[in-house]
Amino acid sequence: MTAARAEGQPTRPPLPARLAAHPSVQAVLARRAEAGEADGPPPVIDAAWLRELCLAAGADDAAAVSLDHPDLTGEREPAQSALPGTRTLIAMAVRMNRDNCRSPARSVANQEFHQADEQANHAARSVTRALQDAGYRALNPSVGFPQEMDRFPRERIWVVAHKTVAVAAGLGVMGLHRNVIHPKFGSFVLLVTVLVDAEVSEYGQALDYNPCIDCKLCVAACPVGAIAKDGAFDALACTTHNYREFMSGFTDWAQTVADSEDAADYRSRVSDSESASMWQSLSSPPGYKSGYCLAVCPAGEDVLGPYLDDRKSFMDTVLRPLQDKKETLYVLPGSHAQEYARRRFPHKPVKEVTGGWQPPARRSTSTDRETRTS
Ligand code: B12
Ligand code: SF4
Repeated sequence: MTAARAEGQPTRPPLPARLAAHPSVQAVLARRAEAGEADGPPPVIDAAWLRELCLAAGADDAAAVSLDHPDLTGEREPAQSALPGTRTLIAMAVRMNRDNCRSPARSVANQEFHQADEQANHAARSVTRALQDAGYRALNPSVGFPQEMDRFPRERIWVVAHKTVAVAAGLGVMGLHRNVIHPKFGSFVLLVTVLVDAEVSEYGQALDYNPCIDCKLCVAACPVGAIAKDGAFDALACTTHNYREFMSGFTDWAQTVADSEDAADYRSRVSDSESASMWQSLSSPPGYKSGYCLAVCPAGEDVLGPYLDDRKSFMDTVLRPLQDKKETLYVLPGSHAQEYARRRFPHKPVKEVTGGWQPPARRSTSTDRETRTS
């Protein structure tokens, strides 16, 4: 690695005799003397070396950004709390296979999301290991889950907002659907961030245009109307449907189990397919119900061609199959999502759920139940 050593870096104070005589200490000092190293790693990481490291680890693009960047004020406290002394955030993007994401077969799309998730976690962990071996403190929060569930649902549960970091580092810009669109790979990227306690010789620059072409296909694809034409995003509508088998939807399902009088009552509330799907999400990585906004997005230089060639064919082969799919949509009672889903997608059954956000109404006591059944 090439990196400039700061002039006048303080030298280590002398070690107590007992510590200096320890075999491990002597081995470390001998190794450093042999390599001609001073105390600690170079204070500035070489940007070209770092980028090569990220690409070799499995990332498809990477750039660093200072934690002092003005757009990262909201990331400072969480980053310092996860890794005290963090100076730089390293943003990485991992590509996804487009037609897998677009498939109406949920198992295919979910497999793609989870494989890319794993690849990104592996890449970030490898980079963290290499930085550690070069003498830095570094840390890689997860791409998706696990997150900090002791904070759920009152505070933010993610350690780093990968989108915010990626945008500040110049890997892309958020599109109308609020996913980061990479200028080349489009929306088909997952993001991950490595925290490190050193500066980097060169930081990424934000893109000077937005790759989103404002086609609004994401608006048309979302089955619960979570994305408005003006870019407003209804995160609760998205979470209630798309994350039906994640933390809040799971809580709602568990409440249903608890509230059921017996097996027959449970099966009148939850279909066999829903029970099997919940089992699948509990036994393998949890399944997203949608993600259609990302799937239909034609933005990005590598993605745009077929849309430009024949927009009708793009709509018929990419958007329509997702719109036509018969699938249950999960909505909060009285929500805009409920009204939207019923109006726009009458062929998709709409199911009211509490979403697990609110505690259920107080359970009936045993005396209440006896009175009801007698
Ligand atoms: C929270 C979260 C969600 C939430 C909220 C989405 C959102 N727009 O923030 C929900 C559950 C809805 C969600 C869904 C999806 N997500 Co998500 N999600 C995250 C997470 C953990 C943090 C997002 C974040 O930084 N938010 C803060 C700011 C930057 O986002 P924002 O859009 O400006 O702010 C809005 C929301 O955050 C919301 N909000 C604020 N606080 C809270 C709290 C809760 C509990 C909720 C639900 C929402 C919410 O209100 C804000 C205003 O609209 C990241 C992983 C990570 N650690 O970064 C992945 C991430 C953003 N998700 C990702 C993906 C792929 C998806 C899905 C496609 C999953 C799927 N397969 O279906 C969908 C797409 C939905 C969409 N159009 O955004 C990718 C995006 C990749 C990219 N190219 O940008 C990320 C970066 C994961 C990753 N490591 O790659 N996600
Ligand atoms: S689908 Fe169209 S409007 Fe939506 S984010 Fe992609 S380019 Fe922008």
